[in-house]
Amino acid sequence: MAGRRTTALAAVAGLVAGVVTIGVGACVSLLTGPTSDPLVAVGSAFVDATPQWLKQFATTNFGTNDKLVLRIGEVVVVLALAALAGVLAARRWAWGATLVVLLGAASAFAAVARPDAGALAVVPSVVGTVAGLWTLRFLVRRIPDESGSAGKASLERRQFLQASLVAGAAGTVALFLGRTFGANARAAQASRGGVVIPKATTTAAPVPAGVDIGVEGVEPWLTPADEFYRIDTALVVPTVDPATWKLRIHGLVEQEVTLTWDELIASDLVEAYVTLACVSNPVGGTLISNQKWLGLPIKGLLEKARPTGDADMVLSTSVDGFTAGTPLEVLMDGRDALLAIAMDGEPLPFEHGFPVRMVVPGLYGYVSATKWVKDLEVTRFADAEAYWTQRGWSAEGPIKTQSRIDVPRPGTTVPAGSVVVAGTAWAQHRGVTKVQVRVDDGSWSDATLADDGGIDSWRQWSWTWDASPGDHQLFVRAFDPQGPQTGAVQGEVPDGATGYDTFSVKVS
Ligand SMILES: Nc1nc2c(c(=O)[nH]1)N[C@H]1C(S)=C(S)[C@@H](COP(=O)(O)O)O[C@H]1N2
Ligand SMILES: [Mo]
Repeated sequence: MAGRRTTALAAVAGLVAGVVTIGVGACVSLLTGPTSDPLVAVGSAFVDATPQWLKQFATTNFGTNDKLVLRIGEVVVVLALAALAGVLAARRWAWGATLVVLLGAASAFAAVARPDAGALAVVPSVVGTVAGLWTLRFLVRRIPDESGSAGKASLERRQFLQASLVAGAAGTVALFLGRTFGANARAAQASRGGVVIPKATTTAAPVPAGVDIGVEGVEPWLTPADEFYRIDTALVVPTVDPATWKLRIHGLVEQEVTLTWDELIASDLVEAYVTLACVSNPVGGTLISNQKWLGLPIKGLLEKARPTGDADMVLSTSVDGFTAGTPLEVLMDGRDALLAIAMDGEPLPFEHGFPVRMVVPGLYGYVSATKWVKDLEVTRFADAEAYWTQRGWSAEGPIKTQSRIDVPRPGTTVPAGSVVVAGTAWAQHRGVTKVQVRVDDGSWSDATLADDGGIDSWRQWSWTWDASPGDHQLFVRAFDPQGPQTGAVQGEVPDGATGYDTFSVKVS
């Protein structure tokens, strides 16, 4: 029977396992983002679930210490439950293990329930729980046997306490490391929550309601921020605190310029709809999205810096070392090339470059759309090579005119008769002037274009096909003012794929 002493030691085992869980979770969250830290996730869920009266009570009685009180309260509750798990585990392993797994599951659930959380947010809770379970099992099996009949793994009391101390210390160090290195990320997270996006001085032209052609299955004209395609080389999403953000403009300039966040948001900001596209987007692919951006025109900043005559490129660098080389001319020609701070009226999501990124209409992202940007060096294409150019991609990357069929889907079966074929087309900064559809070896037919949301955005189209039974191949092509897109098939490397989006469907 478990005596008092055994119970106390079992509680110690549970406590130690709890500390290990939290510590390991905090360390793993350095990879998956601050809100996936089990303590942060559970704490935030707590705050969200706290009834208004209790929040009021807390702020009245603890003032600005309410967060600290919450933190302490949370740690006390979690450790008490961990101790309980230890006691249960000493009686019957399955009971204790179940409690630990339930706590871990609650934490994982709290983490994925955070706004902007991806599926990876569960990882710190899961890994922490596994580490905690392992620790608990290790210690519980070694609890000194009171009856004196030495169990197979049981230790002397002193040895047991030493083992607990070592494991507890390891957990504490992990927690300390996770928290220290995560502090920066949490500060950025907190500051993003506090960012107030100023109003645009120059608002975008109102978007006609008819930019969406109204065919189900066609990607929406405006991509929801959380569905916006994401491409970057960052294993860990950088978390930059606007309070410490600074942009330096230097190189072949007469006057070096620096810009702080406060200066940036106090400037005249411009709103623009721009469709970003990735050079790695295959024909028919979805690495393209459209949004409303708010930012400071880069042109004005460069005018302040006064590039010297021989400069022809701006090398932008992000906090994580990625670089892009943008033609100086493009940044100076008056298009909405922005240092963007907002997307859809909200601060940029961390994944999309918070607090500041570049957005340049008409150029693929790899030569223009630097996220977490911190440095603009005015230079020459002959003197500097950006990240992807060093890896075999073209130095210049204007977006190629392209089109995509969203409806019907490849390989599906549609009923004979009237079939709506619809999709999107893009020719950023030139504008889509016409879209045509072809079936098999037939002639090209003009599609109906949706309302125009501006030359920097993609444009939807639809066409009604009088479909006869059998297998048919659909083709689409877009036109810009220079003529039709090319049908010549080329892969993504080195400067963007070409060819018609085409596939077959069955008509029954
Ligand atoms: N810091 C940084 N910025 C970056 C990249 C990157 O890897 N790191 N990738 C670029 C590429 S290739 C593209 S297509 C766009 C994608 O922007 P998005 O993730 O917001 O859609 O970001 C660009 N900016
Ligand atoms: Mo890209």
